Amino acid sequence: MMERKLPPGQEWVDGLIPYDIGPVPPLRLEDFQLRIDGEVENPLQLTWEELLELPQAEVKADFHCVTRWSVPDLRWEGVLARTIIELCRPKEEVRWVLAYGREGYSTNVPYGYFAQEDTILAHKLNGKPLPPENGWPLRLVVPSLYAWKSAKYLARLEFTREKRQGYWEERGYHDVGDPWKEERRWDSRA
Ligand SMILES: Nc1nc2c(c(=O)[nH]1)N[C@H]1C(S)=C(S)[C@@H](COP(=O)(O)O)O[C@H]1N2
Ligand SMILES: [Mo]
Repeated sequence: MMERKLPPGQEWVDGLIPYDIGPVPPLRLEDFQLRIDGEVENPLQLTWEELLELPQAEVKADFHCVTRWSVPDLRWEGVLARTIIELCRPKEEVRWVLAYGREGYSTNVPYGYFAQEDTILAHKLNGKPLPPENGWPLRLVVPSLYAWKSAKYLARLEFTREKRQGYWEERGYHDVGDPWKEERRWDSRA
């Protein structure tokens, strides 16, 4: 069996367990818009077709939820964060990316983690379109951070220099959330 590394305090499970802060408004793909704005040289507003015309990539990664389950080897397909960075050109002072879901979710991601080579805006999971409960039609996936940073139903990415907290960060969860450092809550103890 292939050896897989599990971050401290985690257990392997077979599949994703959906977590949602509330109901998600319906969407037709022809109405899909992804806003990319904030401190960038080139703000973007992408339609679904425009998103699919960008270079597509695949990332295989484990997924670690702060509630202590981890799913091995998920295969995500979509547009790499690095492709988005090349297109929108964040200003030098940028330190954070706020990711927003269309139902009102938000989360702050440190720019250095957003810019990792395995961060992806995914529209497929294991070869199929994202299931509704896993963020259809598009979600952010930041494999290097706990799963609450991987905003589902992605509607907007805002690049900022100042830190502004998202939904769970305002409720005590960590601003960074690195599973290898067990950055669960702000005090790293809970
Ligand atoms: N838009 C949105 N994204 C979200 C959430 C949410 O409530 N809304 N929950 C987060 C949390 S707490 C987790 S653990 C993961 C769960 O991903 P899954 O539902 O695909 O298992 O999504 C994250 N992304
Ligand atoms: Mo979560």
